[in-house]
Amino acid sequence: MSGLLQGKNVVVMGVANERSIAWGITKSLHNAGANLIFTNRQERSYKKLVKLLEKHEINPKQIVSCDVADDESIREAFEEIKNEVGVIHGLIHSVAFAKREELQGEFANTSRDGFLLAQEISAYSLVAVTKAAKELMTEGGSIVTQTYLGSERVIPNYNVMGVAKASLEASVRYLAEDVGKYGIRVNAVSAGPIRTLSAKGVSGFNEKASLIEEKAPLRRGIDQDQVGDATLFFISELSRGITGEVLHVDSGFHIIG
Ligand code: NDP
Ligand code: N5H
Repeated sequence: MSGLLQGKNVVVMGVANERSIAWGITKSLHNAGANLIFTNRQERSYKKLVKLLEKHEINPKQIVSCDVADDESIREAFEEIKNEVGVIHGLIHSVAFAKREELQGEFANTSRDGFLLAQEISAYSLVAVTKAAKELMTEGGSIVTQTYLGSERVIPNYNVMGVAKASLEASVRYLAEDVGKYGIRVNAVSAGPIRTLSAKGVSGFNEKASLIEEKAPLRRGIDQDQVGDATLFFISELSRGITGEVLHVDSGFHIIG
């Protein structure tokens, strides 16, 4: 797969540490020859990323700060990226957030604040960054986000995030229609459970992870590298006929009744 993305500039949002799905994606994109630009929110993530890039001998084009809750921060980030590389060909959106207290108990108890926050960071952010990124995708492009089965089915504890992911997936379809005329595609990968910083401490994770090993057609769990390679497919021209799609990378778990 080396050379598939030679000369292509791809922005990666959402590396917090070595376990991040966005880090698995980074490795796949790097091995395909892409030039990488990163965005982080927290200083802690920035420091982890710098160390990881050094360790793996990946030379980033640029690392910029971006808080997707803040329009000005998004505007500045993409302006900095434009000044550095001019054109981008890909964007990885691997960002979500919900308050921990909303990820347990009954969904019916969701607070107004908690609902809106999950929607803002986990769904609206894709709309906001697509708007900014499309201005830099003057040669066409591909945008890929990360979702989870809890958008389609009621999965205990996923609650407010399930509703946010449903909104994210619908946004993928509406955005795909809008930017398709500019040669830009928008797709989502729906990954099975992966032990990341976000997944840490949320109840129900272990049960979901072992259920996949037991019930999924492939009888094994999912890792960041599998999601990385599926995302690489979406970013590359191999998927040039596909947009508005949600692709399950979950050992086939979603087909089992
Ligand atoms: P990580 O904790 O590694 O990544 C989450 C990222 O979200 C962090 O890098 C964090 O940045 C970023 N983020 C949160 N709030 C903001 C914000 N306001 N502005 C910018 N960035 C923000 O977890 P994952 O890799 O698991 O999560 C990545 C995506 O994958 C999410 O959309 C998640 O829902 C999805 N997913 C995860 C699955 C899993 O089992 N882990 C399964 C299916 C989908 P920072 O650290 O700088 O705050
Ligand atoms: C059914 C499940 C298990 C229960 C639900 C988990 C949902 C997790 C998603 C969100 C993104 C987690 C989250 O926002 C955690 C934060 O409240 C606290 N963590 C942090 O602030 C850390 C430090 C930062 C880095 O995290 C973020 N997000 O910024 C679902 C699982 C089987 C699969 C799963 C884990 C899905 C998913 O969407 O992540």
